[in-house]
Amino acid sequence: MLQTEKQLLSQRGILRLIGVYFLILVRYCYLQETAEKSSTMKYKLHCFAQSGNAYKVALMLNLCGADWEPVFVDFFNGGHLSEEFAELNDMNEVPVLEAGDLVLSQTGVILDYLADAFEQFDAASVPEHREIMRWIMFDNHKLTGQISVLRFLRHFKQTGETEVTGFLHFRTTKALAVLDKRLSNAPFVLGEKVSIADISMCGYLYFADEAEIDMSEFPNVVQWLDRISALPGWVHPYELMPGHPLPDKEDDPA
Ligand SMILES: N[C@@H](CCC(=O)N[C@@H](CS)C(=O)NCC(=O)O)C(=O)O
Repeated sequence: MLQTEKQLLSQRGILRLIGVYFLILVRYCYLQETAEKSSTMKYKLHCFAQSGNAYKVALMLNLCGADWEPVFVDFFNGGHLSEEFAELNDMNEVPVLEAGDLVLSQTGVILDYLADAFEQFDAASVPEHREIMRWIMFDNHKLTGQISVLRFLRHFKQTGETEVTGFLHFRTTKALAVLDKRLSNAPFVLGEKVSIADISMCGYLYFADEAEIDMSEFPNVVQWLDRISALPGWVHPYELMPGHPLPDKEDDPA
């Protein structure tokens, strides 16, 4: 190789290195700015006490020591179906998080945003982030997606046992068995550290009795829930968000 070619190659290497350092610096400054904003920002969470989905976000905010206030959604009287609520979330689902001008819905997205903003319960690498997302999607689809409807039918609608409740019970216990196995040799879903995957998956499990799920069949999950509830800032959903208890049917004007 000619001397000039060698010089060119090493110059390119140096330029590439400078480029990488520059990108790291930009990313660092961005995270610093986000973190500063997040610690001074006042968050608004549209929620109600019975929502395990809203609880995921409320718990995350509390565990991060965020300055936040709940905004009550009168879900059982159709509050989430109002035009005003649809302006915030065209999917008509609770929760919604207002972070300054930013309006976010879908708990997986909100948790990911908050983990980034507070640099807490976050992934330490891209593969770890993928693993977190894998469990959050499993939660939304297989665990929360089943147990929330099961609890709604059994506890709130009081439908009695039907083919639907039987099916949802079976699906919920299958998902819990997956989680129990995962927790059989690690304290948290990712291993040693708590992450937003844990915060997502525990959302409905502090109400498991209302879904009439026998948690003694899942001892690793029970111990994991105890570990989460021992974290500083943990509060039971019924104390953390407004709307509990529900008014008695006779007192209910509707
Ligand atoms: N995948 C959504 C689920 C949210 C959800 O289903 N929320 C319930 C309240 S806990 C809801 O608003 N349901 C209204 C409906 O299904 O029409 C999330 O993670 O935010």
